[in-house]
Amino acid sequence: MAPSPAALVALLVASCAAVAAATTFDVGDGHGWETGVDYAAWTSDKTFAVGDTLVFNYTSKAHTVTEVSESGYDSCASGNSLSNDDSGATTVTLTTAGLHYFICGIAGHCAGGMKLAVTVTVAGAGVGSTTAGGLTPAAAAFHVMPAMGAAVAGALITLALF
Ligand SMILES: [Cu+2]
Repeated sequence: MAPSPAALVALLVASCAAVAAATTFDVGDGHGWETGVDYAAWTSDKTFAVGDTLVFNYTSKAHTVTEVSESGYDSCASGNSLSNDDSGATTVTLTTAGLHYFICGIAGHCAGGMKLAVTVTVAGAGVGSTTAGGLTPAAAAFHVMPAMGAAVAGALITLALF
């Protein structure tokens, strides 16, 4: 017996919702937000999408999470910051696509490696949307959650057969 149309629609909606679900990244993984960590290496195998969250873990007041412009990132200057926090557990939700830059504002720490640049892609974007980072949005979504991508593909195939 074929599944009911309602069941198929429910499956498809659930799959799409799963793909759009945000990812939470612990910056630096076990290292946290600290000097001596290569954050370029940490980002190199990750894809960030609008809606995802960065969590910076560090000792309160020992560091800052300061969002800066590209020039601030390049020169380790936190003067014209877009946001700043030194609570020890800074959560940043990535709300816009493009490049986002974070540095530590404590003297010497940015030069010591505490600088993070992330390229944020559009989440769950459909046909005709812009691409970023050399991946189509669909490819980016599949890259982040291959299992979820497979679920969507399965649902689409099921619908095509229906
Ligand atoms: Cu620091």
